[in-house]
Amino acid sequence: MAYDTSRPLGFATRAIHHGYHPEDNQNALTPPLHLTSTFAFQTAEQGGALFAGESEGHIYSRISNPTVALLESRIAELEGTEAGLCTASGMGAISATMWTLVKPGDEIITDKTLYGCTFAFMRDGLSRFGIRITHVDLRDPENLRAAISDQTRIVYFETPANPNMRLVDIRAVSDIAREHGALVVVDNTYASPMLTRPISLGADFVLHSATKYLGGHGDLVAGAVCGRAEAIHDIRMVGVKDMTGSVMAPFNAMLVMRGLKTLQLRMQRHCESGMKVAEWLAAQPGVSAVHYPGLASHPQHALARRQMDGFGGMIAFELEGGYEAGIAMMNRLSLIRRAVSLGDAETLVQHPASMTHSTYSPEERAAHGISDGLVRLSVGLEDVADLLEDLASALGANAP
Ligand code: 7XF
Repeated sequence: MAYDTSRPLGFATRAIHHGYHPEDNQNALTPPLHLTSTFAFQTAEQGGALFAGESEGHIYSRISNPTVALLESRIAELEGTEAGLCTASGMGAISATMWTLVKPGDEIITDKTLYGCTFAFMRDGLSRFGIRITHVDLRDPENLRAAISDQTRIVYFETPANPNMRLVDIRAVSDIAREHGALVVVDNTYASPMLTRPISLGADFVLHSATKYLGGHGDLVAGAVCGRAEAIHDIRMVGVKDMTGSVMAPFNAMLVMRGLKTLQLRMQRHCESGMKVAEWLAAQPGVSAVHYPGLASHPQHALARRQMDGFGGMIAFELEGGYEAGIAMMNRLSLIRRAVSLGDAETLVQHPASMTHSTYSPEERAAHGISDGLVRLSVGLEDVADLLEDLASALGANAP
């Protein structure tokens, strides 16, 4: 071994080194990019044994690829679990996982707030195939206790939830799910493993849109799912290989690995600037609500302190003038980019009701706590003074 592993290595060290040894790769400091669709068998019998699962090795890049495999092991390591599986997108990870785990007659209990396409996938996709979707406000775990039954196969949620920043107590929800034999699937995109590790709190699977903080540079679309090795193997062989074909390209795996090297540094900055921007917004007269788990005014601030190692870079806020005021403010921003996605170096602003959550009907948004006036900010890595100045001029306020 090139380094001493007698004590646990820190997060950043593992994000940079885990699973890679230059001495096994002609001393290349950076892992090689295996741009190959297929792998040559030494003999026909060896190929057959690989297909039969009697020996281990790569067969075809829709199943596995060495570059992607290294990233998978790194993400699993950071999430503190046995295995990972990378996919073409976050929706690829979600759909491959769900198609593998559920069968007709099963119920999925999900939180009321979900990313728009996840919500649409459940409503328009899974439910067409005999799977019952029940939306429950998981901010109170007792709501889960009241709703769960023997048919409940999966409890699914995001924390913090996209876009309204509601939190779910992973430990409390997982305890109730386990009592009833249901699996817990957590979309950890907003927090990243740097801030929350759902598996250590009792979840069975962790999902990511790696497009966001894991990649970190807004230059790719990617996804991942982590969990116990056997279950991840099933998702790979059924959900990805046969059902969705949602496979990550090796080049994207390289880019996500490059992103992971700075995940800790970037998240520290996202958290620091997120807090400053949230505090500043909360002090502005025209701002009626700021939803950020780091603010003492967040109704679940105590849970955030317990469950998260930092409050992240995502903020949702509302203006006194509601929808029109929010749209007008967005149009007055000049440095902050009007764009969906999040977790990039660039600060991004978007309007959930007309953009990321336009898959909900207006009635569904109202029933699920997604206000039409909500504006979402993904606080990036720029100098925070410049961000505050841009926000101040858009709000007609004074910069600090
Ligand atoms: O398939 P993708 O990589 O875009 O990931 C889907 C996804 C899954 N979970 C969460 C919590 C997400 O936020 C996303 C993607 N969200 C973007 C956003 O909210 O801006 C998508 C732009 S429409």
